[in-house]
Amino acid sequence: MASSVLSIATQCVSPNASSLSINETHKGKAKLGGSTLRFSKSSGRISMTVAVNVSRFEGIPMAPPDPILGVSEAFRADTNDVKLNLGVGAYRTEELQPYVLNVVKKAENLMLERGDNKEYLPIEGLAAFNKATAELLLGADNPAIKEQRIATVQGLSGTGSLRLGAALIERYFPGSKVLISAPTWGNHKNIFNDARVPWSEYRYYDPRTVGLDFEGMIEDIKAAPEGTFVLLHGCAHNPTGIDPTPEQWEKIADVIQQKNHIPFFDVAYQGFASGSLDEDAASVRLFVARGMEVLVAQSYSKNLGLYAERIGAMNVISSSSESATRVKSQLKRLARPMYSNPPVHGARIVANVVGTPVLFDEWKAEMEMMAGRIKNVRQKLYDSISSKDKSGKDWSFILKQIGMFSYTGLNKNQSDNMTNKWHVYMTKDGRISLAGLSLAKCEYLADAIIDSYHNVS
Ligand code: PLA
Repeated sequence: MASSVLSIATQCVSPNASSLSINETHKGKAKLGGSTLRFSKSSGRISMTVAVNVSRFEGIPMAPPDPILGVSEAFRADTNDVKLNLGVGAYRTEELQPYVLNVVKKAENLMLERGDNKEYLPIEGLAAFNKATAELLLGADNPAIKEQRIATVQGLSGTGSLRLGAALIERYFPGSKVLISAPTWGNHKNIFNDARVPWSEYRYYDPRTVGLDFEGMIEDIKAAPEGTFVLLHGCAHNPTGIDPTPEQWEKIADVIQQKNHIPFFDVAYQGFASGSLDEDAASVRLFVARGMEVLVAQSYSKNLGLYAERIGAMNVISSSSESATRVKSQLKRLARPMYSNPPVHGARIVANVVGTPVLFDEWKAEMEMMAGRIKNVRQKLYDSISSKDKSGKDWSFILKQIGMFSYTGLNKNQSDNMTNKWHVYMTKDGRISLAGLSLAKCEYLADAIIDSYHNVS
């Protein structure tokens, strides 16, 4: 460790006491352990300069591992061959290998052929991407797009886009609260905490039915003060895999509209839940069709497998094109000191895939393939558990959930047993990522779940 000098100022009698000069009245030197302590006193203020091997960062405590990404770190450290990483939501092939979509490779080839440069993007990102992403979200002929009522800014994937939205709320809606579902994706709380936006929870998951607590949800949204932001998962709710039905979405929109709340959608799985881009955006489109003002964060991590490219967008749909223009100018102003401008590679991939009809069709087919594999694994896991478990427990909730996760209902001790005994890595809230599971491993996972559920309290 490098030797460092630590200055300690004590007994500051007067706030106006002038800063210390070594030449003043009292000076001295003392030995303390292995270090030399120099001190001097003047005008009632004592200052000590300690030359010790102490880091200036001594006061920074160790952070806990991330509840999701930390699971991957623990997985990598496990040397047992049977290990299975069902922690982070990342799509794997049946061979449990990461998957780069064919359309992504084709789009990258196009980019190489064109010799695209690496100049800075504008603060708001790549124009062709922003156009494509808004159209994918709302549908190209949506009046909000035609009337230029949408402010779209390219963001650092879903997380960075949510963070930008949170910064907008903090700056222009001071004191406003965000309501988030209980439970929700763990990082939502971090994002709003770091942006200094207060949040509280609305009821969402009912452990008794392993389904949606719809009445609780509506009650809590109703009870929130007018003008509250309501964070909603556009599709494939994380971690529960439980989405409202179309009729329930209508009722949620009714309450939000009555209360003058502002919906804030997190759309991290468009096309990945059902296999259809349009179906998975239906919730957002329903709100926009009612003329409501809506915030939407989008991500291309999952549906295009662009996890590491950090590509997504923050959209604000407003009631007028004038306010959309102003909002966009402020989103840019918030982005500039945070990261200046976004990365270009993922934006070009999305723009090329969406803008090239052959690639667009091929993307939809690959998305259906990925969503289909997850559905197959879900079915196989259910079949395996229900044929092995003779206790009569109803496991059909596995089939009712949607998206890449299954919320097993296993508690922390049971989840620990999954990892410690069975080498199945998962988050401690009982969530497993089916995207990291193969058909071949379903029987093994079924044994692990049955053992943990029945033999651990
Ligand atoms: N919103 C939700 C609901 C998510 O589940 C995730 C990712 C994101 C946003 C952000 O993803 P992005 O920044 O990569 O676009 N959730 C993952 C990964 C898949 C993670 O935790 O970062 C998860 O395992 O929950």
